[in-house]
Amino acid sequence: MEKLIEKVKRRIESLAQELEHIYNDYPEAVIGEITVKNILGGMRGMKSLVCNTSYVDPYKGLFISDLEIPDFEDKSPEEIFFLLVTGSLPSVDELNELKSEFNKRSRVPQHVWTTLKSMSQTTHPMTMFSIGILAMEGESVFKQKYARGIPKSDYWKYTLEDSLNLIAKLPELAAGIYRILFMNGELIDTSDEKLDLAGNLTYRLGFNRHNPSFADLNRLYLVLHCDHEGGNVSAFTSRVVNSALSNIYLAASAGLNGLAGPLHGLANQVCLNFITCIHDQFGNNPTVDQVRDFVTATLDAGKVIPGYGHAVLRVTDPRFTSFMKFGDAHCSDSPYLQTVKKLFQVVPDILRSYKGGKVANPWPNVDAISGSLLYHYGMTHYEFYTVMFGISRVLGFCAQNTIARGLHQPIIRPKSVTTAWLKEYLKKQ
Ligand code: CMX
Repeated sequence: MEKLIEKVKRRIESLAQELEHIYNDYPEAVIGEITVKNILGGMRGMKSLVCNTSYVDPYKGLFISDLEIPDFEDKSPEEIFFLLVTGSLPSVDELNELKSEFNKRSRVPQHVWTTLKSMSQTTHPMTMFSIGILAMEGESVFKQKYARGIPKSDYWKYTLEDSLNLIAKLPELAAGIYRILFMNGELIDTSDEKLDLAGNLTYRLGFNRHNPSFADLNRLYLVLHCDHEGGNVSAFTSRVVNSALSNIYLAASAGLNGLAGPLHGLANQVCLNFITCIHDQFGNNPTVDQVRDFVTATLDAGKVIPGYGHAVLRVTDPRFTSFMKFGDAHCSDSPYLQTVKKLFQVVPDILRSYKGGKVANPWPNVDAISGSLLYHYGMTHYEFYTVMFGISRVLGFCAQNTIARGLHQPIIRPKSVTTAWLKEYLKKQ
């Protein structure tokens, strides 16, 4: 792993140097104002974190280093992790080394299965995923080294070491949860060292390993969901938790608990359910007018349209476009994909005029389409979709926290105020 470790070290040193200059040259520079609207509005738009793994442009979407989605959508999750944490794509040798490292570390300890199998069959897969990760927390190298005493300059190395151990186990852990809940608990226990993370996931889920296009979809899925800068609920939560030097298992589990909410990652499950309800009511080939009526009735009932809107994006999510390209190439006749397209035809116009134009972004996000593709390939238990999102998003948590620890970023602790303080303060203005 020397090559990866050396590259991460160099990146951290260079970022640290740049930040030191910034800190020394502009210690009092003002980045923005904090308004009442900001603090009562979920801190939306407040620039208050540094995140170097990725950046979300409101009009162009996700950037990793200077690469946009069309530049990296054909890469593997392994390449993307390398890119997130080092800032550059791996060479062939570096990639092979990383793949074999993940392979060596991929076995989930037996006690985790005992824990998960003892849980109720009604437990949500995201809860099991989060608990499965927590159950492995005892293996944290960071935790053990920290208890013995290590210099701050070594924190990132053990965060990276824990990250590699954790990421390697995610396909087996996630697939095991799928099989415990939906396949009578029969785990697929043999492994194939030639498979990469996405191939291993597909195989262990129990889907035909020789169905290359499902493995390709899973590869794309794990790439597109990997990171979305630092302020989204899941990444931010993992950053806050890790900033207390809680290890990466604790931080990843916490981040995933945020991802499990319907306004964030769970939206992919809700979207598939939404389409299923349309099909239940109108059949598998609803007309555009029927879809429009369903959307309007949903809003009238006080619900949000899942898969539409975004806190940062102001255009159709390029991840949606990337999945649509895959769908058009591999399953254009899927009724679910067809309904996704009909929704895309009607929802933006409806949302534009909804609540007096209050919806900041009427366009689809990644969750509007991702589940329909999984469904097409036979993964019909849509409660599992957010786990698929989660496997990928842990790559981002790990990369962000490794770099944050390398930069010796302090514990995150913004100040809260009371309503009385606010009233008093504003009276004096
Ligand atoms: N359907 C109905 N109303 C919507 C809406 C949607 N898809 N998107 C936004 N709105 C409403 C909001 O609920 C809000 O109404 P109130 O002020 O009455 O509460 C108003 O429009 C303004 O919200 P906004 O500034 O446009 O959006 P936010 O930044 O507050 O929220 C998001 C962003 C994603 C939570 C919101 O668009 C939403 O709830 N979308 C549906 C759920 C979804 O797809 N989530 C997944 C996002 C991607 C991800 O994180 O995975």
